[in-house]
Amino acid sequence: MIARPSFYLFTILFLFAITFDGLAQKSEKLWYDKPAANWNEALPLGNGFIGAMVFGAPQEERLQLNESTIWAGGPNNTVDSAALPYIKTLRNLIAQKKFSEAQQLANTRLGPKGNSGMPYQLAGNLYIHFPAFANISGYSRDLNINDATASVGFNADGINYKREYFTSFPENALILRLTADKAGSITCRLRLESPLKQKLYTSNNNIVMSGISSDHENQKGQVKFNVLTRVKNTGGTIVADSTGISVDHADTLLIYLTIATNFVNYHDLSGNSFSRATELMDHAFNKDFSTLLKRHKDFYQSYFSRVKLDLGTSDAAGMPTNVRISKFSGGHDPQLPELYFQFGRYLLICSSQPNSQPANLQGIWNGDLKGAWDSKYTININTEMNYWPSEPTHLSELGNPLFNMVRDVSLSGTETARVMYGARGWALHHNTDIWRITGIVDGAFWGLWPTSNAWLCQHLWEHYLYTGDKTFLKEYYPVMKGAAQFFIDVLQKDPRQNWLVVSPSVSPEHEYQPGVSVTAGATMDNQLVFGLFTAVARAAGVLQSDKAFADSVLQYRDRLPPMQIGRYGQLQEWLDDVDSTTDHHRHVSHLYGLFPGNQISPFRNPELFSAVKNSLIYRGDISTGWSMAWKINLWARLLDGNHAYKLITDQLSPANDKGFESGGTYPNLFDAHPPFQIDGNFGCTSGITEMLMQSHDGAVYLLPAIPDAWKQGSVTGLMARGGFTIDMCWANHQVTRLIVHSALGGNCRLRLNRPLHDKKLKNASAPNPNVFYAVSTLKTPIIKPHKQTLTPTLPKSYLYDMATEKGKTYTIIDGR
Ligand code: FUC
Repeated sequence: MIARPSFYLFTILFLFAITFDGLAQKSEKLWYDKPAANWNEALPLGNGFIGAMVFGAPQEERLQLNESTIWAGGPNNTVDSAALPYIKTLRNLIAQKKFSEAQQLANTRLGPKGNSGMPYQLAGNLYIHFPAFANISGYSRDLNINDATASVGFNADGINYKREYFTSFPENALILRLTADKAGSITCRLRLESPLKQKLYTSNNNIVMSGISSDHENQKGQVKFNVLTRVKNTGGTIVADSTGISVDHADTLLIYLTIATNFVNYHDLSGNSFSRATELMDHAFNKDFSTLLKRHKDFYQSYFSRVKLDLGTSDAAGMPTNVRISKFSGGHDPQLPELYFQFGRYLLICSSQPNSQPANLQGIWNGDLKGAWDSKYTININTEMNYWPSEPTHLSELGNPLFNMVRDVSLSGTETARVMYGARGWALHHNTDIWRITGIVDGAFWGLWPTSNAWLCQHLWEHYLYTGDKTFLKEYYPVMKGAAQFFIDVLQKDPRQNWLVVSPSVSPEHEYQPGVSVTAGATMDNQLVFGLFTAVARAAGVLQSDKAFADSVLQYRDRLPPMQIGRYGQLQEWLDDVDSTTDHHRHVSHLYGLFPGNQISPFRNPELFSAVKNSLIYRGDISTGWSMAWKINLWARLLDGNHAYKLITDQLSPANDKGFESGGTYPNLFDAHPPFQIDGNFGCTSGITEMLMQSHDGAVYLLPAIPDAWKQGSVTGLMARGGFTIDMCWANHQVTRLIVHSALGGNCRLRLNRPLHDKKLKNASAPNPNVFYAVSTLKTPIIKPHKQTLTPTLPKSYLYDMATEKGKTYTIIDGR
């Protein structure tokens, strides 16, 4: 603990200043020497509510615009009122192992009812057309993720032009300033366009677009929206005509743009989009550029600057970002993973703000009327992955839109639980949208998965583990309990062992016989329900309420199947030992227990840990962007930093549409499934965090999976469960300096690969008394005869306890 200033302390602080200094100085920019030739080269700006993709062509600027509540259709749910008898028949068929028959029945009787969810849609485009420039030189276009601004600069015919853009957080407005180094040089024409049904109206310095979202799959488009553009010039003239605004020989031009809709919540569209957009506009328009910029930066940096990472640098950092991506695997560019890590944090700040919609499959950025998979919420992995980095990378408040969505579906999902499953509580399947649909979408093969509620609830519990926020836990306890009640009612006895299993279900999107996915007791389901029941029982304990329910939930938990290790030494994905060693399917659902779950530990259940490793080796590396991102996290949890790094290299390879299950990175650093899907960005940011620090397994594990490529570095501001903030430097793979800030107090147990000599530390002995670090005992796994090793070779580690007090900071340095 820092007690009082002393010469010694100043020396230490000086050393820290030196070591952490590089963190603040580095420029964190994506930059290019050409305008965007397509959408995947354009640069994303956003404030959680509006999004814009900046193309930056000198001749014609294009800003593709989004607003997070513009979705096709209107309030609806997709509950299948005829489902229950088929669900019951399916349970019997599965219990009798008539799997093909079960699949056949599911495919014909349990498809989507009405629709498969509505697509998220673009608002339109703002185009700014300039007169022909003859000679253009010195072009550059960048996105500065330190302050969430973009800029374009070039010289044309001897005049230097500059464009500066940001989507203001406090004003909820897009701001664009056009300047030139010669007076009277800004001549251009602005117009708004949208492929949605819309009307345009212009007056003085305003363009007003009024539009409505599309009809889709029998749902009438009901989201009304307004895009407002208003300009302010110095010098020159402005004239509005019926389709746009012309600016003639201005010195500077400021463009303000706001977007609003009639969306209030998933069942209420009574807002007035025009008055909302106008109010935002009036609020922004009375501020000048520098005031707007300062307010924007201050807001953004209050999130972004909480974490700094330094993995080193090289000359490669000076190259355009697209060139860096193409050279990454063969070169030395340690700052690119660092940029990618921070870009993930940037994207989360810009696509998920308190009371916004949660980040969807494309965050908030979608240029189409119907993007890939409708650019909605796929909740059998993708939406959850979007939020993996929020807690550990110190963006805890940004989980709020996800939690709001969970509350919504816990309401809309009660009908699904009651009508489709005859159960209490709430449930939904593998997708939802802004209308919070809860039925089966796409078809039973993919969609007959009722366990997403358990996964979503894990995010609620984890938020409590990081923040210790009991008010939050109390508010969300009924949501968690409702999900547990659903499973108490739907769990079926497996006829062979009397285990309780989710039936019917699937192991997300995967088959265990050609064309057969429907099953009972998939490993992921068992793990998710185990995690849910554990969290509900612990939450009840924390809140000192509902003891009878907590006890009963634990009794049900005891009757879930154990994990099983199959004939290839693999963790079985299904109750039967049917996995194949040549299966490279993108989903690795059964490995949930290792990550993001915490049931499988190298120290507590080494056989399961080894079985996960075998499974992951069989699955291979190359896959969709998000799948590779998941594997980075898994290899980090397998304590293999070099393998995790190898996957980062795969992810940071140029996206070239090599195939559906072959991801990479687009020039604008967006993840390629392909196509663009933002989960890979967030998943990789989370994976890098897991390589640096983990806190799920009874201790804060420092540098658990640091690759040879990152021999030295430093990071500040990572969050560990129990409210600990970690700053550290390392060299030669070993922590050399460590600062722990304790927000909640309690025992801080540290695990690291070197001994530490500091009188604040005591050698630790299990179990960790800090309740945020409680771990669960699993049933002994069933292990089938196999030839592979189940004995992991673990790196040597040292375990220490440090007593901490709430609000205090502790410094531990290299004692050698
Ligand atoms: C699931 C995945 C696909 C894709 C889609 C959005 O269906 O299996 O790869 O990510 O979600």
